[in-house]
Amino acid sequence: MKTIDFRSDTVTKPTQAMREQMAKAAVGDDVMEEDPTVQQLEELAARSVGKEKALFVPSGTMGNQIAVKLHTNPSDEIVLEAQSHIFYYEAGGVAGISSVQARQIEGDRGMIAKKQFQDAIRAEDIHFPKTSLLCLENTHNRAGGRVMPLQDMKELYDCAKEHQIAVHLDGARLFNAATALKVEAKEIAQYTDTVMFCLSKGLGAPVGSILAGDAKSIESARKIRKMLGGGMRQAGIIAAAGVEALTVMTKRLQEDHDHARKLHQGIKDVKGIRVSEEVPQTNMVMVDIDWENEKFLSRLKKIGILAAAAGEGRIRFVTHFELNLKDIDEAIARIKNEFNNG
Ligand code: TLP
Repeated sequence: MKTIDFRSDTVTKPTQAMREQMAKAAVGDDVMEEDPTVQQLEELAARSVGKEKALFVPSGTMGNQIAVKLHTNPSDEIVLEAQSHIFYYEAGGVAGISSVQARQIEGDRGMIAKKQFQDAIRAEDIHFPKTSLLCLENTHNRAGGRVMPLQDMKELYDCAKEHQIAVHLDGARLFNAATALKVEAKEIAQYTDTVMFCLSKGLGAPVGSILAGDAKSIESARKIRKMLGGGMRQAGIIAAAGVEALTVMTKRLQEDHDHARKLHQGIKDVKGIRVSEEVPQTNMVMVDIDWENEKFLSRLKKIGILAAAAGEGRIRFVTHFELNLKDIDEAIARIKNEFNNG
């Protein structure tokens, strides 16, 4: 029985084409800025999001944390959505690394409204911290891969600029957002000062993310990356997979989105499972369940399906390029058989 792994789009292995590019990559010492493949990836990445410069970083978390440090001073306040990855899943990094405090906004299924942001901006007052950064997330992970529309991003960005507040986008799945919105990634990134996106999520690279912004920001980011121990040497070996991810894998994401819709539709009437009312916009399906997470996940495991908890009573299924239509049909059939007849 084939294991059908929906735990994350991070579980994929590098494609054959990636492995071939990795094997023949030209490399050098990237701390000395002498790795041609890293430079190729950074130039390509900067162009794809319409920014002056880009920096190759080991992980999405490091890219986000560098951005927070870059845009803030200790004791500043940053504004972010209460379920955002930077707040929820980065081990308290904003406090530990940047010594800032996080002002959380309860969004509507992950989305912050302009009015909410405006109300959170601190006035000039001796008692108050300075609001220096707004962090957005598109697609929004804990909201089930929801996409923030361009108009909302523009309104938030314009408002931030009026108050001299920087905007960082956690675009771990930026290309999924671009695919869903049917726009180029740079049309989303235009409403940001810095943007992070991951090569190792739906794009299939084994390691790595990108932080992009203007030349001055990326120069500072390079130093912060070094401070955090993220300066890498012959990193062209992994950057080569990133080039393949960016040039080839960004083009096929609609298929994952179609698969998520198919799964959502297929399991919506299964006993004890409630799928989200909203049809998935990208590559995630969130379901609320009548069992304890562990019990549900181990029953899934027994039928060769892996998924992950996304809160108590809530399970996340993520589609990716290693799952084809046949796998989705097979997963639906196994789940129906197990829970409707069990
Ligand atoms: N998300 C992972 C887990 O950490 C939850 C996943 O499986 O979805 N921003 C967003 C929106 C993310 O979803 C993730 C990874 C990151 C940042 C961090 O990226 P990495 O794992 O490369 O540090």
